[in-house]
Amino acid sequence: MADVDVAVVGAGFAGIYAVHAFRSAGLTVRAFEAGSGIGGTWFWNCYPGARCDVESKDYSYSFSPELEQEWSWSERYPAQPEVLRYLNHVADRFGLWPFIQLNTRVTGATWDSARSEWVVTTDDGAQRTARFCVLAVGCLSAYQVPSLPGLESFAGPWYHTSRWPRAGMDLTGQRVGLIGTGSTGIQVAPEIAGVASQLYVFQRTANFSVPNRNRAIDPEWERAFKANYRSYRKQAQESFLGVPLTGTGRPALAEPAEQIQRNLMERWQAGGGMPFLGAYTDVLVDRAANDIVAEFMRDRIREAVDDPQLAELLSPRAFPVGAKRLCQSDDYFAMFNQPNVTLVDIRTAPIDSVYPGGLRTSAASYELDALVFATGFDALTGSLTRIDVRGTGGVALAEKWAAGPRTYLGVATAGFPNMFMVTGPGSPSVLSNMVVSIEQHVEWIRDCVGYLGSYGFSIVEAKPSAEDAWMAHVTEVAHSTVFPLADSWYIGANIPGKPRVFMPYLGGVGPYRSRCDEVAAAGYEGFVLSV
Ligand code: N01
Repeated sequence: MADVDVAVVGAGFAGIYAVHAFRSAGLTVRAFEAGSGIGGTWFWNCYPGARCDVESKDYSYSFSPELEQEWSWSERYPAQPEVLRYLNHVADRFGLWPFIQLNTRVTGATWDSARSEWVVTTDDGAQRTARFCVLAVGCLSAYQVPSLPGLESFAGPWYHTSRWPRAGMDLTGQRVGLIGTGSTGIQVAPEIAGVASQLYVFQRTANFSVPNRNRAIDPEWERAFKANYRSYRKQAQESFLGVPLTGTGRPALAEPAEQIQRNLMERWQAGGGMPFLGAYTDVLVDRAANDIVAEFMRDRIREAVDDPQLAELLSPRAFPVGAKRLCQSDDYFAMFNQPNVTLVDIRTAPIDSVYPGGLRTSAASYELDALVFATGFDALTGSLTRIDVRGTGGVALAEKWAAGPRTYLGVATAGFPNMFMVTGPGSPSVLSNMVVSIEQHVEWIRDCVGYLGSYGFSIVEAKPSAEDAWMAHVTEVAHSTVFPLADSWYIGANIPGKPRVFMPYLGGVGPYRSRCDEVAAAGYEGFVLSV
């Protein structure tokens, strides 16, 4: 008999809820977490300025009406320490600690066909068996540092933002180099610029960013909002992004130019990426509509940055707005007016090497005391394939996915019985409010396991034909939008050699949920159930 019913890998938002949901369904569970604390993304990404770009009222669990009434967020967009406090509160409140093993990295998971169980191996050499294996490893966990010649010789400290020292890093009066201008780089840069004697921002691709307009939560507003939380949550589950939004419902291309500018400006003043991009129905599917919004955003950069040449260098032109994750910051562009901040264009003069005292591009050398990498992640697949997961016949997941990930509904993959992924590639995941998508997957997996028990089955496995059809659908939907026009991590373009496959599902959270529910209602259509 297996040690537990379910082995959960990871204790971020997904793993924490998985432990609670499976236990509440009467299953025995053990979660393994590599970190010394729970929180996943929100544990590791403790760099200064780390903040969620989904509002706290949305980026929180909905499974417990009591929890959502009891907990009070302090800000519209929660900062990393507050999200981490929330997750620890959830673990306390629901008594989850005995079932979570910290400081334990899962290195392998192998399906034992003879015994119909997973053998999970951890970095302490131990092995545990489980009837089901749930990979709740996060979409953005496998961080990447580019291999720069000479990096090992650098005399000062260097860190990837996702491994920021927990005790902090004092950059006061230092000359700091920052590589990367994605969501992370744009958040951390103003924080560093506030204390460093000099900040060099090494930019390969200029990026779009909208203001946060972050503010403290007003207790009166909170009371009124919480009175309708249940119906709001339902709207979120049925929405496109996992957040109820009020767009105009009209295409920009059918709107008079002045009206578009007025509408966009209103949303710009209100802050937030989702309401801004969601203003018009055609922005993410029609390049001409997208160009209007992109130009609006470049106008804002020209307003914020004093030096016109610098503003031009900071103006994104290489991809449609929204096709890479829209960044959010109140301070990023204006920061370049500070005398201690320098933008270095590494598109025209690429980084050549690192030397003990700094970094050299093909055009100049920069003396640095510290180096910060905000260079992103081997997204969606890296955290899965870096574990030695082996299914039927010993086939490795990394081998099966050598040409790109293949899943059925982003929750299972053929050849890997009784294994589930929470927000895996092929599900809305990173193109949605992650918490809504996580809850939906965990509950769907819980119900699937329950169904097996009720009907006398013990094994569930995706059919290759269902997987093929689903992947074709994921690709087709992606190619009806502007998303594939960007060299983004959604398509694997940020990792040298990674196959270009558009990984998240763009069909929308609500429709996706309905599809998953239909599959379940049809007795898990597309899966083989057996004993
Ligand atoms: O990573 P990224 P991130 N040489 O991959 C550059 C979520 N998130 O950590 O664009 C030089 O987006 C790279 O340049 P280019 C959110 O979903 C959310 O910022 O490839 N530069 C790019 O500028 C986000 O999308 C929040 O040309 C190199 C940057 O590094 C996701 O996490 C906050 C390079 C990487 O950008 C990832 O964001 C933070 C190289 N060799 C993160 N390699 C919020 O909720 C890469 N770059 C607000």
